Amino acid sequence: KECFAEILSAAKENKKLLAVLVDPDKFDESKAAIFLSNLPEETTHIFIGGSTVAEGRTCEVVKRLKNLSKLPLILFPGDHSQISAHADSLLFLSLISGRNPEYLIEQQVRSVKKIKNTRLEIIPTGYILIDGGKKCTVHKVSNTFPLPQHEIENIVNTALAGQYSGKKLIYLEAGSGAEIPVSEEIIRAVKEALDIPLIVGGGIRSEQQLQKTYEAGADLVVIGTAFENGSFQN
Ligand code: 1GP
Repeated sequence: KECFAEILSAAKENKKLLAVLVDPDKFDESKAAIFLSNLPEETTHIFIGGSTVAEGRTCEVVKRLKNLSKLPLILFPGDHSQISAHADSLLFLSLISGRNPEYLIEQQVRSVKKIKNTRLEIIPTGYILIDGGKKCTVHKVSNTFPLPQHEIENIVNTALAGQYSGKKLIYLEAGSGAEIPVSEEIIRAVKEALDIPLIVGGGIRSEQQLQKTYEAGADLVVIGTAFENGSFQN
């Protein structure tokens, strides 16, 4: 599957995309079919990943989901161990809001062995962590600080630096379970500056929030927690 080309053309046509995020560590495979049937019809992608996942677990979940769903499966790995050749695509993430070389280049170098002889589509992605109001796992695991929401110019410049360095997507992340999702003001400013598609996630729990995120300029929205525990408000 050519996920990037699809995301790009959807963004150009202003067709909004919705990804459900599956965390392999929390995923109950015996309930996979029910989980998939409960997803909103508008769901266009499945993202798979977590901050810390047991070795081999991602691959099992990818295979299971592949059997049950036709949606494109995109890896969203917390580290190099979460790469499975059975997925369609890989968000090749650099944590560009942070200054920790481990997540800017080290994990990427270590992942090459797992990637190079596969048919995984590699999508260079600039990953920007934004303060979501509580200490999130990405912050803890990556040992980097999220960008404060009021630093709009810095956030826009970080996203543009990502684009200029060749990232094909920018992902604004408030952290899984964020109390405060990325503000509409930030999304609007980043979208206006960027020429590449914009992904937004973290703390989106209702249809109303989802629509606001789209209206502000997100091309693809990621929802994990609210779908995982069935608490999404329609
Ligand atoms: C986390 O952006 C995603 O990486 C989704 O966050 O679990 O809060 O929906 P939630």
